[in-house]
Amino acid sequence: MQKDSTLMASDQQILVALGANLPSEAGSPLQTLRAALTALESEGYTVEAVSRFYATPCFPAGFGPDYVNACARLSGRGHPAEVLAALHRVEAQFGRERERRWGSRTLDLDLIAIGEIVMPNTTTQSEWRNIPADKQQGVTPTELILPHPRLQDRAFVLVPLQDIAADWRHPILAKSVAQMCAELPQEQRAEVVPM
Ligand code: PH2
Ligand code: MG
Ligand code: MG
Repeated sequence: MQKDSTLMASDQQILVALGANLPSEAGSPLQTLRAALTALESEGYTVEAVSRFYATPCFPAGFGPDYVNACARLSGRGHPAEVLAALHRVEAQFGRERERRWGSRTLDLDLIAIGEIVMPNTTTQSEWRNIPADKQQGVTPTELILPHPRLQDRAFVLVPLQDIAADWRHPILAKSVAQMCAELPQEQRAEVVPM
């Protein structure tokens, strides 16, 4: 059955990647990520599971201080656009300024997936997913793309995600998180170190 993003099911599984590499008013990046999870509960979402917290080298290398990364599985209602808006409100609460692409940040909350929802459609998601590495920095989607188009490339997302959603399956690639993680180069996985 095709999952319709307008269904607004209350049991939808929302996968979120958290990252920070600058201190915020809440404290260190680790303290900020913990505070952000509490803030997401205040937004009305239930935090069902949280990964370990990991120290990760900045991508691209040399672009800034090391990150703290984690992933969380939330449940809650709302259209994907409402979920994204809630993530942006929490980022703003912790001083995130939306300026430079891939610049350092006090808090980054990326919507990785909501269940099996594909947005806006399979063709467009695949186009964004297949952008060559050397072009990725120059382009930013203006609409919400689900699943997150870079999810399958990033050890700092897949390693934490494996803690909490190893069996979640990419609706287009038809691969589980565990499979996508295993396909990453070992040296990239090894850089994602539990704190
Ligand atoms: N996020 C970025 C850019 N680079 N590097 C790491 N290690 N972790 C991140 O979360 C991260 C990054 C843009 O959102
Ligand atoms: Mg982001
Ligand atoms: Mg990000």
